[in-house]
Amino acid sequence: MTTVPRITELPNTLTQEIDTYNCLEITRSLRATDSQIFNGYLNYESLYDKRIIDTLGSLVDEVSSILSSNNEGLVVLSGCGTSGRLAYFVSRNFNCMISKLRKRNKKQKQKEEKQEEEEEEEEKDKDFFKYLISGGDSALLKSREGQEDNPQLGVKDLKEITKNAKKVLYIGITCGMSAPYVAGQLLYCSKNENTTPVLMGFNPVSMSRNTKIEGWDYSFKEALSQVQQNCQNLHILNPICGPEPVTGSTRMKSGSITKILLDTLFTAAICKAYNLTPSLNVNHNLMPKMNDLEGNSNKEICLKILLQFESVFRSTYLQSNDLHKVIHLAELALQKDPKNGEKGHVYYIGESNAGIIGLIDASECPPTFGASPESIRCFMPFGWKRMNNQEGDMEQIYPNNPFMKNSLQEFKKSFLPILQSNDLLIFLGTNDQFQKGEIAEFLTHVQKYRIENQLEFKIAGILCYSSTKFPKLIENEQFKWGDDLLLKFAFPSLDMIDNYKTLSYSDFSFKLIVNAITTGAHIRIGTVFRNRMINLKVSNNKLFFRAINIIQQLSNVSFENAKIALLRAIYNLENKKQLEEKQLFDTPVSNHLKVAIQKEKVVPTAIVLSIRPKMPVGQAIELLENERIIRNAIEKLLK
Ligand code: S6P
Repeated sequence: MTTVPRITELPNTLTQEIDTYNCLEITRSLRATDSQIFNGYLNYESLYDKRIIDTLGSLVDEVSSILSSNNEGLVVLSGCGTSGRLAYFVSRNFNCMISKLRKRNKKQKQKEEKQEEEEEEEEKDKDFFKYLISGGDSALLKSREGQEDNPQLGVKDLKEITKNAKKVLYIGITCGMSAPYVAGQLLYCSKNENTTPVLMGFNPVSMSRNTKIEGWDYSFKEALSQVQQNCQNLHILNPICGPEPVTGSTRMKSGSITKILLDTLFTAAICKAYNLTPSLNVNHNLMPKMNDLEGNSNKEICLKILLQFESVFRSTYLQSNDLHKVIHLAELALQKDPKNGEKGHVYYIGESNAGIIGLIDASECPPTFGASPESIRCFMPFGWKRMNNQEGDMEQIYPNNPFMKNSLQEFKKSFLPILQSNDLLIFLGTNDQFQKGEIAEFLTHVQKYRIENQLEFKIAGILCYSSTKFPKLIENEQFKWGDDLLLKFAFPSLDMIDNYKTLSYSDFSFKLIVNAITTGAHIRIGTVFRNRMINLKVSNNKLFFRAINIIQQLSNVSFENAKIALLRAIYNLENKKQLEEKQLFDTPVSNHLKVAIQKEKVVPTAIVLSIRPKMPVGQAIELLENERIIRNAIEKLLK
């Protein structure tokens, strides 16, 4: 059996040596791979190409018509893992924006015609944007990768959320064009007249995943072809942005382009529906006249917003010389302290959007790098209470799950008193948030607390501000960074819509920054080999086959031998014969996942076994235990 080389699963040639780079070089190579979001990849259609801009232009009409539809329509964003988290984040932000606009309109109306006051009151709580994440809201924080393999669950969740809607615009996000959860929903939408389906992903349609989905009649590719046959109004938004810097880690570029596309589309649609102006500070006189725009204002606005995002990308990486220092601090935190032999932690502290971006970044480290869920966490003032998620306070729903706790209050109570010398606190915020409010107060408190108690934990600050408003903070006498690291990221404007602070370009910048910090630090501590994640959790069908692919490529063995090594590592078996006796070779992948999910270092063990097929599993595990850096262990065997 051969695996189809989907672009999102290919190794990026720009990062082949990334595991040998220092922090500055890692930052530069992330800049190079991120630039493919805007520049495109090889000869494929990318963000600025005609079909993508045309599709965005038509969708602006669809979304703005739903926004003007008097509460009869819904926009549903759905995805798994990072795609689901971004679906939540984007829908939250645009619902906040709409609620602000409604308040503004209501005030205006009240001035004009007092009698309509009550009617407006009734509309208040309706959210136009809904989201679905496989596994529900707890998966926003604690990855539940296995849930994405279930197309029936996808349909059930979608039916439930759209049950009262007369018109639905459904956007299924699956970066790799592979998630069964989304495939089920797309097929369901294609049979529903009141639904317009949109598929967002970052492979050509011909490369969508073609492995039969367990317990279903189709592969993703087959389901998509059914959808194309069933409905004329399917939109496909799939600009190609090239392989990920760490192979298959779609939280990175694919996540960024997901956010860019959704933010662009919805900003343009809101501006159209509410007669607003997007903030456009890039000098668009430099923009060549695009004949393709055909005088279409939707497309022109989308294009201008995309260019604005590109300038944010540029401004963010202009700080590469400082960003790499934070990556280095995170690397030191995640290593064992030479003094006490303990590993430290990275704690993000951020308010509202910056905090949520930190939460999302932290949640991705266990499945991607096999990181322990304690090692990177994020806390925000009042935690879930300010997240505006659909299922409410997860800390109350799961009182016994320590990883559902995400409030700054909890951090002060349970984490601050036991901070170790190699722990790192990274404050994320805008100029306003660093000057006043909970984050500012806590920052001052924690700095004082550290001095008073003669502690050594580290503090870094990531501050995004609008360069048109000079940040007073930096000159503020009472606030001293001393030896702590403060990174300042300046942009012409943070607001995406003039006079509305709800939507901000700084979210994109924060995403690039925190992704660079955790990816860079994990590369530095040896959880990546060349540019392959080698300690991923084998927790869903896609990851099972990705694991086989990694084993194949690193040890240069056949698909069959790689699968044997993986199954031996999962079931702790000494040889192929035992696999055959237990008839494990042909049992459904979902059975293997149930066992694999409970285990540590399955893929590294399998790599060792595939390089040394005669080695007993116990010895392979021991070998990895003795060599802390997985990359080193594998390199020694390959010599
Ligand atoms: C990727 C991340 C995963 C994916 C999830 C959905 O870095 O760890 O959680 O987001 O597997 O993938 P996709 O391709 O359907 O968006």
